[in-house]
Amino acid sequence: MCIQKVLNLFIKDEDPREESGLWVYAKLKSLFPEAEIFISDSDNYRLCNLDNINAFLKADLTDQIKYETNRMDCDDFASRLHGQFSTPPYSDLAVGKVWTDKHALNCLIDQNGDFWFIEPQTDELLSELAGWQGDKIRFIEI
Ligand SMILES: [Ca+2]
Ligand SMILES: [Ca+2]
Repeated sequence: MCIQKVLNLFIKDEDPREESGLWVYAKLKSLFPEAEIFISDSDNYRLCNLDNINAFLKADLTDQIKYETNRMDCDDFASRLHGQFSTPPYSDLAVGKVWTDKHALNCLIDQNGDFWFIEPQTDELLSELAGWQGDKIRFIEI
C-alpha cells in the first residue's frame, strides 16, 4: 500500500475512540506499575485502529534500514518509527517509545484499550515482550 493510501485511511478514520492523557497514563501505570510513564500531550489521544497501523507499518520503511551497532540499533529504530508517527494525521495517535531493561521498541494502545508492543525492526505487534527484548519495562514515552 502506498503512503498516500495510508494517509487517507487515517484522514478518513471518522469515528476514532479518543481518551485523555490521564486515561492513557492510568492505563499504562496499571499495566507497568514500576515503569516511569511520560505523557507528552495534554490533549486527547486517538486510540489505534490495528488495520490502519498494520497498513502504515507495511508502507513505512523503518524496518528495512540496515542494523548497525550503536549507529542504527534498537534505540534508533524506535526513535525513527516514533518520529514517523509524529506528524499529522498520525501525531495524536496513542503510539509511543518504550525502554526495557535490554531494548528499545515502540508501543500503542488500540481501540479496545489493549496495549501492544511494536518491534520497529520487524513491524511485528506483540502482546508480550519476547525474551531478547527484556523482562522489565523501565520507561514509556507516549
Ligand atoms: Ca515496514
Ligand atoms: Ca543507537
